[in-house]
Amino acid sequence: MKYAVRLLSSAVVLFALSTAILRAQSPTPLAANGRLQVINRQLCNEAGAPVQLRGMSSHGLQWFDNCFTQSSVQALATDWGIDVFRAAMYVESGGYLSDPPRFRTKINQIVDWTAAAGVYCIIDWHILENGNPNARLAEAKDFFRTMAQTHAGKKHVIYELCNEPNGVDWATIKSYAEAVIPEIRQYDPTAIILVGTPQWSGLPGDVRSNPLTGSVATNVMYTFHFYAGSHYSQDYIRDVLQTVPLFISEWGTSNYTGNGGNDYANAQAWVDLMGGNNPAGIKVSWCNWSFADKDESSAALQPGACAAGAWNNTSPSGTWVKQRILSPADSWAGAAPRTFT
Ligand code: IDC
Repeated sequence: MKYAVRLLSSAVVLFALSTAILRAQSPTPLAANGRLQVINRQLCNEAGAPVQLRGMSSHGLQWFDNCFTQSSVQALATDWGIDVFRAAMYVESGGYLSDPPRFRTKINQIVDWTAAAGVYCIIDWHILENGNPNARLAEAKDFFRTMAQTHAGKKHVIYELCNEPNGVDWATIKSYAEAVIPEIRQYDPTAIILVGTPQWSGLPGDVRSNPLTGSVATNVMYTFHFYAGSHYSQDYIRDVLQTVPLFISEWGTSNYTGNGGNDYANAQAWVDLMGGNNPAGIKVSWCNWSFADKDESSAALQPGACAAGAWNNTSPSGTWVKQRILSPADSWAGAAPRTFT
């Protein structure tokens, strides 16, 4: 009997060990996919195969500093299976403008941590309070120029020019993008660049009649954001996907305030749409709002989790979203398998 127990426990240990080794050996999203590119509205990897990145957005970097550490980024990669982490750097509200050096340092750290974890990193200029991106055009140009100069050559950096423009039309956003994109391109000619759209990144269809063209349009995607407790119609996006390259850089299970009743049934319909269940058959990449331990229903962690470094102490929303990231597991068509010696 004793012998049988011992045998069983060594079998368990062996099994745990082999899964750990298997996990360690499977290539990271970054190693598997390398430099990204947009082909016919679809985000693709370096080999030209379609990819869907699934991951988490931070909450405001200024408010939840202890949620965004090398340890949390690594846990997101290892335990949550994220492919992408979005660093939401608020511009106002005690964010970037109040202390540019502090936030540049934080972004640089996050770029390093995501590289070490083998996942993509979105640098998000999180405008919200002031919805006109041109209000801080000089600061945005300076910020993105410095970022591109510092991080040129790194395959995992994605630039998001303006989180959620509001109170402005597409023509205004377009002129902002035309001014900022060359600042990035002089140092990084191919990184993916995400451009916000009118009405809190709710109207990417406005781009259709007047898209970016020429050199500033290469590897550009437009953003759409939704909150499952508020946004019930998917028809619009199903249609827009037929003509516009989209990246859903922010969505929540909650209503649009970031709080209120999580609607998992509607969230599932959106997750399915993003997974490719749309007339264009496009796989849409996404980040969920938010990886933070704020006491609000969209936050993925339980209050107090960050101080404790308990990166898997999930809220109901976090539990649900983590499962949607882990399953189905990533499978990278056409990806070069990493070789191990
Ligand atoms: C929300 C946060 C909330 C914070 C508020 C104001 O969840 O804790 O008080 O911002 O800064 C967005 C924005 C995102 C919002 C989120 C939920 O991009 O910053 O976060 N949301 O309201 N667009 C639609 C919803």
